[in-house]
Amino acid sequence: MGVAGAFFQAYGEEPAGVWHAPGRVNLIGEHTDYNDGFVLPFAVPWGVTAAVRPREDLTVRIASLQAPGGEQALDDLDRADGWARYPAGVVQVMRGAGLPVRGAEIMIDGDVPTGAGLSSSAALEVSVGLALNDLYGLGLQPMELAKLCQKAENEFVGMPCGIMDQAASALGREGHALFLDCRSLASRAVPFDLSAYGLQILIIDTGVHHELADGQYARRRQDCENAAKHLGVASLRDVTDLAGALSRLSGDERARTQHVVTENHRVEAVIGLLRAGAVQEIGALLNASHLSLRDQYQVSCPELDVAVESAVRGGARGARMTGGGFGGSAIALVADDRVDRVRTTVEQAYAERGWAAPTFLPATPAAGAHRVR
Ligand code: GAF
Repeated sequence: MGVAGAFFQAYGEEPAGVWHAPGRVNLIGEHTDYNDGFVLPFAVPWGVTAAVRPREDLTVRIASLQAPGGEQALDDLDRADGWARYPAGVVQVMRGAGLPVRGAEIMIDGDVPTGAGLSSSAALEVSVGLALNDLYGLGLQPMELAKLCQKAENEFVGMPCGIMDQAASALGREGHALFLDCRSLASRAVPFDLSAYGLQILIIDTGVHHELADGQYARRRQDCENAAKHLGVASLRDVTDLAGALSRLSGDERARTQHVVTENHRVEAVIGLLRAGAVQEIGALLNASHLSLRDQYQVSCPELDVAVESAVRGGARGARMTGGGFGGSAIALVADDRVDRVRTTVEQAYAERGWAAPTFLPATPAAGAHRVR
């Protein structure tokens, strides 16, 4: 059943409209967003579709095709449970900002592979946020919507994420990656059509999610803030003399700083190569990004490392973990005629270790959030 049909069955009326928001892959620029740095994600063909109808009162009713029988009727948004905290948070934050958002009936349908690290939560927030924006005539621009959704995740869900995932979902464009300066929030759509070069980005979903992920994310943020304080700069984005900065730091703060500063340089280098039409050349930068995330930022895990190492051994031009880390997905830049060999090599490497086979998905840059009907 489609999401509109499920809406009718649950609420006995037609939805006022249907909205879609995608998940994302981050091409490069990892753990830089909350350091005021640069990111280069793109929206993926999977996401969340929300059928929504406004209500006169303040109640939010919310259900999902992926959680049968789990409808939540919320007079008090604080009582939202599990996945419903993401959309409930968006409503709460909008109201808190003084926006005239009343109640709603919401039916969710999502097809982002769960636990793959492809930002199903941002897709959920942005799809519902965009629906409310349209239905209540809020007049929010895509970046304003992304910021409200990030705030919902920070303050209501309690995940101290940066702006990247929500921005990629709200502003993505088919055939393009999104270059975002996370300080000024200036963004630019960068043409990223790999098919013209006989290349593709292959997602390797490791299927694992290590439990320590959430606490570790907050710790990395804290390391970066501490390092910036020691260096007397507003954020690690402001480090211009890397060698000088490293000589004044030690331990984790030193390692995190090295990653963030060099990762920002790598994003700029990738942008330069894409502009010059040298897509084939970005592979080395993807590899360097992974090593830095593994060794300096320490957010990788054996499953991601083996996926990256074996993809490159199988002929990928470059590969790296994507997203927050500790599981989820890696991406590999692969020539079309090498895809089978890369897959087999990764599968073999997993089988040798007794791990369940990963899932492979080709990722083409898709459109950002929009109204479907
Ligand atoms: C997660 C966060 F939600 C993003 O904001 C970003 O920090 C990313 O990890 C790491 O680059 O997806």
